[in-house]
Amino acid sequence: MSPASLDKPLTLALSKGRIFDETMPLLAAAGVEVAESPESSRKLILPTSSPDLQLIIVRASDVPTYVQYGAADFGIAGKDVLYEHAAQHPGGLYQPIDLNIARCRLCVAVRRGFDYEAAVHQGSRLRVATKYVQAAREHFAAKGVYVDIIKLYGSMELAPLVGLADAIVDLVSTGGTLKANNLVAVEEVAQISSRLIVNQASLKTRAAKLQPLLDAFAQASQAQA
Ligand code: PRT
Ligand code: MG
Repeated sequence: MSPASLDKPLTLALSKGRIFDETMPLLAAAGVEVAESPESSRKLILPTSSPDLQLIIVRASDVPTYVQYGAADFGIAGKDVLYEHAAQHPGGLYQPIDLNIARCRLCVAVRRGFDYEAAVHQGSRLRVATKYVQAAREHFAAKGVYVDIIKLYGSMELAPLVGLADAIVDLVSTGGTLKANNLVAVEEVAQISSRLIVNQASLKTRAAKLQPLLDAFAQASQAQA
């Protein structure tokens, strides 16, 4: 590896919104400030107060891809996203730290009044709409329930209301979105939080720059838990 690439700043991949917002205090704990916000700036590469660290802003579900291919040295992504990514691209990502940020629950939800228990026990196929195909498939397989999975990319809450599906598997945080759409959570699939993920080559070749940040993140997230 050339000295030039060793001097390059580390690149941390983040998505804007809750993950960016909840990562800022962790960076601050590591002594790093970020002057611009991705909400107001259109820049996709953001410098930080440290010459050793820059941020890239990508879609939440693209974070593992950037890290896996080494375009980012490390990144922060929800366990939901990592689970779906791992199903397509097994191995290759080191997940050293649960940061305890962007917490929520992955749940099965149905229309209020829909008899989920009866539907599950009848042995008939349940139609389930979700963005989380892998997690949903494994959840119902473990229960021995036959399901037809319908892949959606967003607004899952609509599916049971218009007859596209009997149930959805989606993230729930306050429960406000389910309530506003006359849906109820009937089962928890998993507890979700965001993880730090690290490119395996970066971990070996850039440890001197990476390790102090990993340590600071681990300490700050433990304080939050
Ligand atoms: O929005 P976009 O399509 O770009 O991507 P994304 O939805 O994957 O990104 P983003 O930034 O919305 O979420 C990033 C990560 O935050 C997710 O991968 C989760 O790990 C985590 N997270 C935590 C959540 C929530 N809480 C959450 N409540 N992600 C999404 N939601 C959505 C949920 O899907 C539902 O539509 O918020 C709605 C429910 O919220 P409540 O508060 O009404 O229950
Ligand atoms: Mg979103």
